[in-house]
Amino acid sequence: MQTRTVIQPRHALIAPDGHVPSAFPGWTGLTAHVLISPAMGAGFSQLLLLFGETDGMARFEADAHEHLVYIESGEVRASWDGGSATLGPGGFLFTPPQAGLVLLGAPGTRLTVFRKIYQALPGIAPPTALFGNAADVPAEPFLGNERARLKTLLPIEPAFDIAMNLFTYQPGATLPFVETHIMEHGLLMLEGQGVYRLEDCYYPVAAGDAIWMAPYCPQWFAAIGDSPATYLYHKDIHRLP
Ligand code: UGY
Ligand code: MN
Repeated sequence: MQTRTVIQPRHALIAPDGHVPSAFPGWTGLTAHVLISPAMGAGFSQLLLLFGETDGMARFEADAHEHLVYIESGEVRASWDGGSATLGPGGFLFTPPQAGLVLLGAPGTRLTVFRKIYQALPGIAPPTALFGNAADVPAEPFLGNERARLKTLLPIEPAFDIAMNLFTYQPGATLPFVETHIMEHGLLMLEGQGVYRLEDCYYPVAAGDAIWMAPYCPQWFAAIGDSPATYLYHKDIHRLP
């Protein structure tokens, strides 16, 4: 038997062929895959939630974690201490620490949650919850390349210690150089295919694959095939080591 999944000390590629769900108390009507977590050495967790044939519910306690949610398909009613929102495909949500989060998903909903302990900045209050839709966010050329475009979903403000972006490459477009940086990434391929370089390894990747890049993991991507490749990813920002 074979799998495309690779777990290394400083990076991981998690292909759908190896997914095994986790069960969490109080969660109903959904399948939860913890694709990336501190158990593999990451500084965050990345969960894929697949809602089934009935309405389902996932809940996160009000604690030190902030949460980022991105809806691939379906519909979610999200509520947290102080607010609520209904999110459809392309919808995204940030909730700050101590807010808690309940996700009520319609049948067939598919979404990703990034979950990380918020790093406070002395003298600056954590951001308040924020939501929107990727369709309303401009896709900016990446370092001048019109064929590789980035949507920055969250405000780039000091109170945020996290960013969530969508990166779309036309076939043949690439990251312009092999990045090596302190920021950590969790990534989900949303559409298309390509080749991801992680450290010294080159992996074929396609929609549905998740990737963990530890701090300083050299990384590069090239889109291949007949259609654009898009990935969702998060990174930690704005905090001194
Ligand atoms: O924001 C980033 O660091 C991004 N360019 N990295 C990546 O796509 N692997
Ligand atoms: Mn990067």
